[in-house]
Amino acid sequence: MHVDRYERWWLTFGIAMLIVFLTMIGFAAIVDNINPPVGMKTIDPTKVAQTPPFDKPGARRLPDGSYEVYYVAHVFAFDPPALTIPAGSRVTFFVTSPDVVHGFFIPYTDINMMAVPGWVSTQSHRFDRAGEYLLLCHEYCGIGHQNMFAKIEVR
Ligand SMILES: [Cu+2]
Repeated sequence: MHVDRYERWWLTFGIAMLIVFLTMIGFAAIVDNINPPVGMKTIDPTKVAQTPPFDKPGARRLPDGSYEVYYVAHVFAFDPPALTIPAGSRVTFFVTSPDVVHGFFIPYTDINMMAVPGWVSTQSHRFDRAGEYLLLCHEYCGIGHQNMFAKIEVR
Protein backbone atom coordinates (compact mmCIF):
# COMPACT_ATOMS: atom_id res chain seq x y z
CA MET A 1 0.00 0.00 0.00
CA HIS A 2 1.37 3.36 -0.98
CA VAL A 3 1.26 6.11 1.64
CA ASP A 4 2.17 9.59 0.48
CA ARG A 5 5.24 11.12 2.16
CA TYR A 6 3.24 14.08 3.62
CA GLU A 7 0.52 11.75 4.81
CA ARG A 8 3.16 9.68 6.59
CA TRP A 9 4.52 12.83 8.27
CA TRP A 10 1.06 13.82 9.47
CA LEU A 11 0.35 10.31 10.72
CA THR A 12 3.67 10.29 12.60
CA PHE A 13 2.94 13.77 14.00
CA GLY A 14 -0.59 12.76 15.09
CA ILE A 15 0.57 9.57 16.79
CA ALA A 16 3.46 11.44 18.47
CA MET A 17 1.02 14.08 19.82
CA LEU A 18 -1.27 11.33 21.09
CA ILE A 19 1.65 9.77 22.97
CA VAL A 20 2.67 13.20 24.37
CA PHE A 21 -0.87 13.97 25.62
CA LEU A 22 -1.41 10.51 27.13
CA THR A 23 1.96 10.82 28.88
CA MET A 24 0.93 14.25 30.27
CA ILE A 25 -2.40 12.85 31.54
CA GLY A 26 -0.61 9.90 33.12
CA PHE A 27 1.98 12.24 34.67
CA ALA A 28 -0.76 14.48 36.13
CA ALA A 29 -2.69 11.50 37.46
CA ILE A 30 0.33 9.92 39.18
CA VAL A 31 2.61 12.83 40.19
CA ASP A 32 0.02 15.57 40.87
CA ASN A 33 -2.58 13.07 42.10
CA ILE A 34 -5.22 14.51 39.75
CA ASN A 35 -7.95 11.94 39.30
CA PRO A 36 -11.64 11.87 38.47
CA PRO A 37 -13.76 11.71 41.64
CA VAL A 38 -14.34 8.17 42.83
CA GLY A 39 -16.48 6.79 45.62
CA MET A 40 -18.73 9.85 45.61
CA LYS A 41 -21.72 9.69 47.92
CA THR A 42 -25.13 9.56 46.34
CA ILE A 43 -28.43 10.94 47.62
CA ASP A 44 -32.03 10.72 46.44
CA PRO A 45 -32.58 14.21 44.97
CA THR A 46 -36.32 14.04 45.70
CA LYS A 47 -35.63 13.47 49.42
CA VAL A 48 -32.79 15.95 50.13
CA ALA A 49 -34.92 17.90 52.65
CA GLN A 50 -35.59 14.68 54.64
CA THR A 51 -32.11 13.13 54.37
CA PRO A 52 -29.68 13.82 57.25
CA PRO A 53 -27.48 15.80 57.39
CA PHE A 54 -28.93 17.80 54.50
CA ASP A 55 -32.27 18.13 56.34
CA LYS A 56 -30.46 20.65 58.59
CA PRO A 57 -27.86 22.37 56.37
CA GLY A 58 -25.07 24.24 58.14
CA ALA A 59 -21.77 23.84 59.94
CA ARG A 60 -20.76 21.12 62.40
CA ARG A 61 -17.60 21.45 64.48
CA LEU A 62 -15.56 18.26 64.68
CA PRO A 63 -13.52 17.24 67.77
CA ASP A 64 -10.24 18.09 65.97
CA GLY A 65 -11.40 21.73 65.53
CA SER A 66 -12.18 21.46 61.84
CA TYR A 67 -15.63 21.97 60.37
CA GLU A 68 -17.98 20.09 58.11
CA VAL A 69 -20.47 22.28 56.29
CA TYR A 70 -23.50 20.85 54.54
CA TYR A 71 -24.93 23.02 51.76
CA VAL A 72 -28.04 22.56 49.68
CA ALA A 73 -27.88 24.43 46.38
CA HIS A 74 -31.36 24.96 44.97
CA VAL A 75 -33.09 27.40 42.62
CA PHE A 76 -31.97 30.17 43.32
CA ALA A 77 -30.19 30.16 46.67
CA PHE A 78 -27.75 28.34 48.89
CA ASP A 79 -28.84 26.96 52.22
CA PRO A 80 -27.42 28.16 54.63
CA PRO A 81 -27.34 31.68 53.10
CA ALA A 82 -24.78 32.92 55.65
CA LEU A 83 -22.11 31.18 57.65
CA THR A 84 -19.53 32.28 60.22
CA ILE A 85 -16.37 30.30 60.91
CA PRO A 86 -13.22 31.12 62.91
CA ALA A 87 -10.09 32.08 60.97
CA GLY A 88 -7.60 29.25 60.62
CA SER A 89 -10.31 26.59 60.38
CA ARG A 90 -10.18 23.75 57.94
CA VAL A 91 -13.63 23.40 56.38
CA THR A 92 -14.93 20.47 54.38
CA PHE A 93 -17.91 21.36 52.21
CA PHE A 94 -20.57 18.82 51.27
CA VAL A 95 -22.92 20.04 48.55
CA THR A 96 -25.90 18.60 46.77
CA SER A 97 -28.86 19.85 44.77
CA PRO A 98 -32.51 18.76 44.82
CA ASP A 99 -33.37 20.28 41.43
CA VAL A 100 -30.88 21.21 38.68
CA VAL A 101 -27.09 21.41 38.33
CA HIS A 102 -25.60 24.38 40.18
CA GLY A 103 -22.08 25.68 40.64
CA PHE A 104 -20.32 26.06 43.98
CA PHE A 105 -17.44 28.50 43.74
CA ILE A 106 -15.67 30.54 46.41
CA PRO A 107 -13.26 33.05 44.78
CA TYR A 108 -9.73 33.28 46.28
CA THR A 109 -9.98 29.70 47.57
CA ASP A 110 -9.57 26.31 45.91
CA ILE A 111 -13.30 25.56 46.28
CA ASN A 112 -14.80 25.02 42.83
CA MET A 113 -17.42 22.28 42.49
CA MET A 114 -20.65 21.34 40.82
CA ALA A 115 -23.78 20.59 42.82
CA VAL A 116 -25.34 17.74 40.88
CA PRO A 117 -28.73 16.23 41.78
CA GLY A 118 -28.20 12.73 43.16
CA TRP A 119 -24.56 13.31 44.13
CA VAL A 120 -22.73 14.81 47.11
CA SER A 121 -19.71 16.88 46.05
CA THR A 122 -16.92 17.38 48.60
CA GLN A 123 -13.93 19.71 48.86
CA SER A 124 -11.87 21.13 51.72
CA HIS A 125 -10.21 24.48 52.31
CA ARG A 126 -8.33 26.06 55.20
CA PHE A 127 -9.55 29.63 55.77
CA ASP A 128 -6.42 31.36 57.08
CA ARG A 129 -7.37 34.89 56.00
CA ALA A 130 -10.20 36.61 57.88
CA GLY A 131 -12.83 38.44 55.86
CA GLU A 132 -16.05 38.00 53.98
CA TYR A 133 -16.07 35.37 51.26
CA LEU A 134 -18.65 35.11 48.55
CA LEU A 135 -20.07 31.74 47.56
CA LEU A 136 -21.29 31.87 43.97
CA CYS A 137 -23.23 29.67 41.60
CA HIS A 138 -21.10 29.65 38.46
CA GLU A 139 -23.18 27.18 36.47
CA TYR A 140 -26.17 28.70 34.67
CA CYS A 141 -29.19 27.19 36.43
CA GLY A 142 -32.15 29.26 35.32
CA ILE A 143 -33.74 32.69 35.26
CA GLY A 144 -32.61 33.66 38.80
CA HIS A 145 -29.06 32.36 38.44
CA GLN A 146 -27.44 35.80 38.78
CA ASN A 147 -28.99 36.17 42.27
CA MET A 148 -27.68 32.86 43.54
CA PHE A 149 -25.00 33.51 46.16
CA ALA A 150 -24.26 33.12 49.86
CA LYS A 151 -21.79 34.67 52.29
CA ILE A 152 -19.14 33.09 54.44
CA GLU A 153 -17.66 35.24 57.17
CA VAL A 154 -14.28 34.22 58.51
CA ARG A 155 -13.22 36.00 61.75
CU1 LIG B 1 -26.81 29.23 38.96
